Amino acid sequence: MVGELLKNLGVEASAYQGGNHAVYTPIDGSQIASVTLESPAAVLDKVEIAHKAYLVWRDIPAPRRGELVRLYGEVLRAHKAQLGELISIEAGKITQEGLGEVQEMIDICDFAVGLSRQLYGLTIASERPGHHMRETWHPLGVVGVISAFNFPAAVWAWNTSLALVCGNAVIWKPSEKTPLTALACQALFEVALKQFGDAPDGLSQLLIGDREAGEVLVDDPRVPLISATGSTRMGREVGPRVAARFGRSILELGGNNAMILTPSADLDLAVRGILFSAVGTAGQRCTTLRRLIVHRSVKDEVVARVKAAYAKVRIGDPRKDNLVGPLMDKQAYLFMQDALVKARDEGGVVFGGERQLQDEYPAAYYVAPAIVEMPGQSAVVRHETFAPILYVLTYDDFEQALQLNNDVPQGLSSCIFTTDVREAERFQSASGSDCGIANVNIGTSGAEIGGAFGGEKETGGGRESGSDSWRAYMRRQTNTINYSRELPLAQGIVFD
Ligand code: UN1
Repeated sequence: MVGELLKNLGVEASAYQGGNHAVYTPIDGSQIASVTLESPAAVLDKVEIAHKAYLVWRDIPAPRRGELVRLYGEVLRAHKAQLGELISIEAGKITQEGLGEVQEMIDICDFAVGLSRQLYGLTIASERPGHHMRETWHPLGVVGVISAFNFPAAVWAWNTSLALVCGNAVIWKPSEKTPLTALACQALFEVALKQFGDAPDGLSQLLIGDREAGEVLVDDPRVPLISATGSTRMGREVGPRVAARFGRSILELGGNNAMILTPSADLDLAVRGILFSAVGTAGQRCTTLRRLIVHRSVKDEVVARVKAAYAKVRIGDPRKDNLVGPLMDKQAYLFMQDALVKARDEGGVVFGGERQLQDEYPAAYYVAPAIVEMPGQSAVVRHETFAPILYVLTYDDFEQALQLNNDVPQGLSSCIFTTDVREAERFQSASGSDCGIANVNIGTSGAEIGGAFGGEKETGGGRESGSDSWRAYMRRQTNTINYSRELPLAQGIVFD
């Protein structure tokens, strides 16, 4: 299924055949390739090479570094359809979303190219005569990127395009479930490197390895920054390990994203927003809508409309005309069913959630998206289950809705549907949503690259992608320059 595609994307057959690690497609559960997991010892060599590459790359002018990323964006444009298809096959997302993921990569490349001429520092007024101060931003070193199966390409691109223009080298450890997309991204990057001409060897390397290999990367003091996307459980291990060696981390972990649906909301818009955010990518985005906090006066109507929409959602092969593809694997399915059992135990009324197309695909896990009306925000609701389950909670008073929005351990994305400007502004105020993303009349998922992406609390606090997230990939330096013939001390200290 993937041989021809990988060949067209420039991946050598030896990279995905005859390896020791099987790769499956969630579309029908069949094995599509086998890759070789690298040994922990190989990681040390990669870091060594990457560090050497960084020593050269850091002195290349940033706009010239941007040229490499510009070329990569062009290569991605030329291969968008094929890479999108590969993402569909390996991660199970529908064609539209596979293409959307590649577009997100292209967008961040464009952003990073512009940024390569805008890595601005400050000038600062000195308190001393004949002195001035400034703040400069310098490359950091080797950046370790750990990414998850659900965005097997875009999250790497967010990190790598910024890291490269900032003068760093990159080592990427993708999810073991999606190594083929990583191989393709790397092969396309090699094309851009060739066109660029004189980039140092090993500037951006792929590390296909297991957890142990990941740990070696995380523990290596030559890797000053680890940017890790995945579960809160993973972040709980990575964060302290990096901190123990005084490294930096950008953590983008679990979400438990809510929509507050108020009585004044445009319900047509809201139902469409719910549908895309709750069932898109089969509920497997970190930004997936997991909680609907709806005003009692509109709850029955909204739930009826959402159920009617759910009943019509086409589920099946993501490359065909469907809206919902498969869950990633059996484990994801079991976690989902376990959550539904718990929800029932905690007083929930479950609609949907059953396995679909079992006869056609006995080894794949398609599910009907589930809506669960809950009596309150019980344990299962407070936990992120990476599957299409939408918990419905009812509120009477706006303050209560805000409180429910914030009363979960995670803090990634949130939204409100309202036409009441007071509610909209309050939701985005200091005492409103506590999340990294707070939208008005837009769902929780599908953020653009121009904004900083990430969230608070157990989401980990990191920010990637747009705005000034680039600063996390650089080191800040404060400079004081004396152009006088005196040596005055700060704070007026006399030391003669
Ligand atoms: C993720 O699920 O890890 O906002 C990233 C979104 C996408 C990125 C999701 N732009 O839904």
